[in-house]
Amino acid sequence: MKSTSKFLSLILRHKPQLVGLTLDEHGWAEVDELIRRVKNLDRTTLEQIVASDEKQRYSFSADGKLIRANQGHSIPVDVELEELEPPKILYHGTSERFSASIKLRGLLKMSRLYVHLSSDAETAEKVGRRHGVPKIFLVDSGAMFGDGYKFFRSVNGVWLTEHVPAKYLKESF
Ligand code: HQG
Repeated sequence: MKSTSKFLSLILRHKPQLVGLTLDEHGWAEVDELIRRVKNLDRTTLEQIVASDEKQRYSFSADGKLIRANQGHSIPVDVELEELEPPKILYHGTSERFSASIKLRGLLKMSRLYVHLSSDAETAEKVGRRHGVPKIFLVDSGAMFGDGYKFFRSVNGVWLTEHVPAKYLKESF
């Protein structure tokens, strides 16, 4: 089930064309079509994946006919993110080896639509570990918000913004 979940992330966030699927402008895919196109996937398995995903990465539409990833896209879709005032401090987990570049250029969204930020250091550390020896940056999101930067929170609680200039970053370790 974990590998199916990973594959779902890939096609619902980055490469729907791998299975000949198209997403609408809000990132939705038709559940029936998805099930037809992904090997070994049925409605029950899909519902289990969505319900048990530890980061709550996916949502069904209210009528259950559509599914989308809640955040993390590289393809340009509008998942109707909630624009909100962020907590005073947010965290970004990355790899030690990106640190020098981040200190110079700030946090860039790279291939995704937004820079991804966490509300706690533990989550940020897990994100960082995916890339190597983890390194945590503290983001002065309170100051950024005061300076007019927009913040969004996905329905699964990930904080997103377009760019974090280096002056709002502090190294945590
Ligand atoms: C780094 C996962 C050099 C950035 C996670 C990151 C997250 C720079 C990498 C979500 C840089 C991009 C997103 C700069 C940023 N110079 N490197 N100026 N600015 N970077 O995977 O934030 O499990 O696109 O630090 O939990 O790691 O997939 O972003 O290391 O929420 O649901 O460039 O993906 O969620 O990597 O992860 P990514 P991310 P899922």
